[in-house]
Amino acid sequence: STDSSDEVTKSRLAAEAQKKYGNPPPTIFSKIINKTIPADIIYEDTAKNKSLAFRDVNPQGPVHFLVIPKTLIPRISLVADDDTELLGHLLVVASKVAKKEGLTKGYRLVINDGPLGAQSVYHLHIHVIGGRQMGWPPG
Ligand code: D5M
Repeated sequence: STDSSDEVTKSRLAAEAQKKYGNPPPTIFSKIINKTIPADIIYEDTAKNKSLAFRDVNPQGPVHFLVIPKTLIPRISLVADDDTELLGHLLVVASKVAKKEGLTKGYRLVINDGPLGAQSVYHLHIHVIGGRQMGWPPG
């Protein structure tokens, strides 16, 4: 599907990423955002078109989904003051979708950054993992 609003969204996202972070290479998550590869999408911010949540292909618990900004922020260590509202929005989405997923007794949020953080996809994402007892410290 490539109606004009899809194209407008695509160019807006590309322009935002370009302006702020240089020219980060798109990841597989851009294809999920563009719907060119399938994903089990459980939330999409239809009001402002800023975020998406979908199930992780390699779940680390009975419930494991990712919350991502549609704009390509490569990693949490690169965010700036003007990302404050977007980052807050992502946390609110994580909380609301966790509730919708029935995680009433708690869950874990994780953001991996860079090599030592074991980040594998360089498009910022919040992991939401639940449905089992978590341990501490994390691995
Ligand atoms: O986590 C990256 C996460 O992204 C990892 O848990 C697998 C998940 N992943 C990778 N490709 C896909 C697709 N196509 N759909 C859903 N989930 C995916 P990181 O924090 O970067 O290590």
